[in-house]
Amino acid sequence: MASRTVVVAVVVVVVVVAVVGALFATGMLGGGGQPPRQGKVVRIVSNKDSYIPPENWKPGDPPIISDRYFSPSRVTLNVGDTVEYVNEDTTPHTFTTMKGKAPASFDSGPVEPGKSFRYTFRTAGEYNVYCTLHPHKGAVINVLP
Ligand SMILES: [Cu+2]
Repeated sequence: MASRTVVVAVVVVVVVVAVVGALFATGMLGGGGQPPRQGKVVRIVSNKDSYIPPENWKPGDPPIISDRYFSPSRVTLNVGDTVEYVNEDTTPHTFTTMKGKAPASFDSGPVEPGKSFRYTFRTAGEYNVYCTLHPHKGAVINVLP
């Protein structure tokens, strides 16, 4: 009977769509592996006048991890999270990983006053960041898996 064939065909289509949809939803289909986690956005601000070095700082000293320069200067987040670095100062600053002190590197280049830079962390580990224009400014970002 023709109508019975149509009903069977519709049921088969509905079941196939449901199974494929479930596989996509659980990440078993669709490019292999799970899609990148959508993380939160954490703001780190360069404070006003944060380019002024402390009196006892000498070029070549390690960066000073202080909320006076990057606020907050210590951050813990997860893979997939994003840092939005905001320059609220009156002079350009960079947000740059220190060579050999970060599991992955990035460099914002000069971020002008009022501008921002975003970086999404895909590798876990401890990131030491600083400003290449004012290398007394430092921050430590811990990225958990
Ligand atoms: Cu700077």
